Amino acid sequence: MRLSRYYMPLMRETPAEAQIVSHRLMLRAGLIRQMSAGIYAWLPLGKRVLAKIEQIVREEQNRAGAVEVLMPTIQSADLWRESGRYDAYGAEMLRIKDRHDREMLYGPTNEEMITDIFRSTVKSYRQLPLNLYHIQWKFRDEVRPRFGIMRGREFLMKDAYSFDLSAEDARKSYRKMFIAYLRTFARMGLKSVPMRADTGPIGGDLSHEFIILAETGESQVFCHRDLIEMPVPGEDFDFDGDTESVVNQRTSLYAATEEMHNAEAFAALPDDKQVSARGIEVGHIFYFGTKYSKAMGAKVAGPDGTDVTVEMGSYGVGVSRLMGAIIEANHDENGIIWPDSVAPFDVGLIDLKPGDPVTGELCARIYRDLTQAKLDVLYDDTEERTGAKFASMDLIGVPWQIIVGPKGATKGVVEIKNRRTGERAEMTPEAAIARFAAKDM
Ligand code: P5A
Repeated sequence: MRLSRYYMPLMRETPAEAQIVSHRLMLRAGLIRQMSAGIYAWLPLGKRVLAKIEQIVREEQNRAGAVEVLMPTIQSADLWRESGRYDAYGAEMLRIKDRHDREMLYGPTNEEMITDIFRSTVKSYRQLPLNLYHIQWKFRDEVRPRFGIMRGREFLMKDAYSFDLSAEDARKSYRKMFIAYLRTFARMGLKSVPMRADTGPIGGDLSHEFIILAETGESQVFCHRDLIEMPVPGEDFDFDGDTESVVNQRTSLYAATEEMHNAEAFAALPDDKQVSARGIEVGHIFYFGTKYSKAMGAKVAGPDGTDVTVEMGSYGVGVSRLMGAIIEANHDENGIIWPDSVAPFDVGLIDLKPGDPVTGELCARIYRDLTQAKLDVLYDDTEERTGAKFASMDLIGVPWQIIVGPKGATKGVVEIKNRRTGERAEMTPEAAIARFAAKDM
């Protein structure tokens, strides 16, 4: 992408309304724009990162055996009356009437809708286990939307729903998602800690929140120090094999959100293992048994022919919130430092003397070769001052920069810079191209 033809509205000033660093940087780097309280437009850079986050979530859901669907944002109130949540959900639900005066709502979650789909299409235990997920916008009329997309009113969620014949099978489905979440967040460069959590309006008695430790987090959390650096299962993990040991290794150590905190049990940990910190909730999983299936009549014929009410769980990832969490964990005084896996572009290519035929020709060649090697390159071919170009590229946090100046270009060298470490190295354009094309960075 040539910057001169791109749309990347940066802000030079620090926006006064933003209280935390990720919100400030998202506004300054032109990722989002507020449209109403808690409602944001996603600008091109933000849209690119959102798509990368979404794709990682999708790949890990698929790997764990979940199947993607897409349900609508607008739902009928009748479904929610069946589960009894239409009244229980309260003011957080955005209620709408259509032209026929029928009561509708903008979905805050989809337990009812997926149970309706399930009951009308799945009839036999042979079709189980089943886990269906979608990545869709939700609306919750939060009392205090704040911190930008971190607590929005409209936000993007991945929500998965598992259906099983027995409580034992349902716990296995729960463990698969538990492990998929560990992998998902690790691929974004985040250290997540699963913690025992309260179930709130979703219900059930078994629940974990996945927490990223950060000073600006909204939740107070408590955990055993060993959980923070615990290694995460690799790509080759067998989701149909032993899930118990991975999960037990974690759940046997103390970790709880404030609502579930047991001060006595925590105090019994060795002093140097006690972590009391702030955290960002990026995922939340629930096992609630037959809460919805019973109320809505979701049954299958069991092996002996008699009807069995299915056991269910639901599993949420805050896809849009993750962008804020990633920035909280990856920035410096100059701006964002994207982990490679979610960066909007792989490489920023800076022409320090646009209009100069030597730098121009060199940049065009690098741009062409890297693009051909399937790298996303943001090519700054604008007439901006050198200082402003560097500041912008640092602010938007592209992991690598290739800097092409007139002196170097005549000598036949370019400079590459690592945004995270600040390290710079001079090399021939061929060497730079070969290195990035081989993804050997
Ligand atoms: C699980 C999936 C549920 O809604 N039903 C379907 C269950 N869980 S939850 O904890 O309420 O939400 C799941 C995740 O969504 C993110 N999230 C938010 N992100 C941004 N702004 C909000 N207002 C917001 N509310 C929830 C969180 O990451 C949460 O873990």
